[in-house]
Amino acid sequence: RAVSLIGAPTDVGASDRGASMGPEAMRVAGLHQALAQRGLDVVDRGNLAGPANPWQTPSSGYRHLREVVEWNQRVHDAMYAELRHERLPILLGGDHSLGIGSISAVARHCRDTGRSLRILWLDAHADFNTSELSPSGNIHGMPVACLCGFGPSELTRIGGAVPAIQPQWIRQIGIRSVDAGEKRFVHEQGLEVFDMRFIDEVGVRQTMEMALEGLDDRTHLHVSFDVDFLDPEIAPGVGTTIPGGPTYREAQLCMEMIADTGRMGSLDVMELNPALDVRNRTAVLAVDLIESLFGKSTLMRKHAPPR
Ligand code: DIR
Ligand code: MN
Ligand code: MN
Ligand code: MN
Repeated sequence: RAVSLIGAPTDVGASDRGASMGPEAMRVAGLHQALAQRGLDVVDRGNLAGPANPWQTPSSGYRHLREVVEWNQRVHDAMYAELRHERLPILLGGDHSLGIGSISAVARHCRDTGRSLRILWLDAHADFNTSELSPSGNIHGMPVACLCGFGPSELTRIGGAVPAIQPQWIRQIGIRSVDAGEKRFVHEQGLEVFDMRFIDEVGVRQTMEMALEGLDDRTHLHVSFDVDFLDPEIAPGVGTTIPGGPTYREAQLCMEMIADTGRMGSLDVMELNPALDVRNRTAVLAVDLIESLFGKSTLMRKHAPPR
C-alpha cells in the first residue's frame, strides 16, 4: 500500500503555540522508517507552506480566520492530490482546525469514486463549536461543525460541497471535554459520541465494534487522531491535556481494531506539541500507535477470546 506523509506545520487554529513543530517531531520519532519497515511504499512530501502565526486575539468570534482558511486550502489540495493517485495520505499536524481541509478532500474523493465515508474522530474534545458557542474563538475547537456546514463559508466550502459531510458519518471516541453550548449542539445534530464514560462502562472492545459497525468494501474510513485523545500520563505533548483518557493498552486496542477492518484510507495526526513534550515521548508513542493502525500487532493467540 502506498502512503504519503504531508506536514502542515502551523498552530494558527489554537491559542497554545507549538503544534507547528508536530510534523518534524514525528519525523524525528521515525515515522517514515517505521512504516517502511511494515512493507509500505512511503513517500514524505515534506511540509506545506503557509502564513505565519500572527498571534492575535479573536476578531468577530474567530482567531486568525484568514490564516486558518489559507492553511486549510493548502491541506485540502495536498490531501486530494494523494487520494486521486490512490495513495493513503497521512496529515501531520499542526492544529486540528486542519481537519477541515483534510476531511473536505476525503469527502470530495468519496463523491468522485462513489464511496461512502466513515469518520472516526479520536479526541478528548468534540470540536463542534461555532463562533457563537466557542468560549475561545480558537478554530481548532470548530472543525467538526465546519465540516457539517456550520461555520464561515470560506471554511465550509473548501471541498466544493456544503456541507462537506453529514453528522451521521462521524463516530467520536474518547470525548471528555465539551463546552456547554457545544454539548447542546452535538445533541441537536445527532452526533454519535462514545465518550469516556461509555468506554468506562462497556470497554474499548465493544465501543470500537459499535463505532466500526456497518463498514463494507465501498467504505472509505478516515481516522482523525487528535493526540489529546490519549491520557496525559502517557501523552503530555499536547496543548490541552484532559485527564482520564485511554491508557496505552486501550489506545493500542483502538488502533488494532481499526487496522483489522482493512478500510482505513486516510489519517490525520493532530495537535502534537513538541514544546510541551518530554524528550519527544508523545511523538514516539504516536508513531507506535500509527504502526498499529497499519497492522503491527503483538498477537500470539490462535483463537479470539470469548465475547
Ligand atoms: C475548547 C477546546 N473546546 C475550545 N478545544 C480543543 O476552545 O473550543 N482543544 N479542541 O484541543
Ligand atoms: Mn481511493
Ligand atoms: Mn482535542
Ligand atoms: Mn481536536
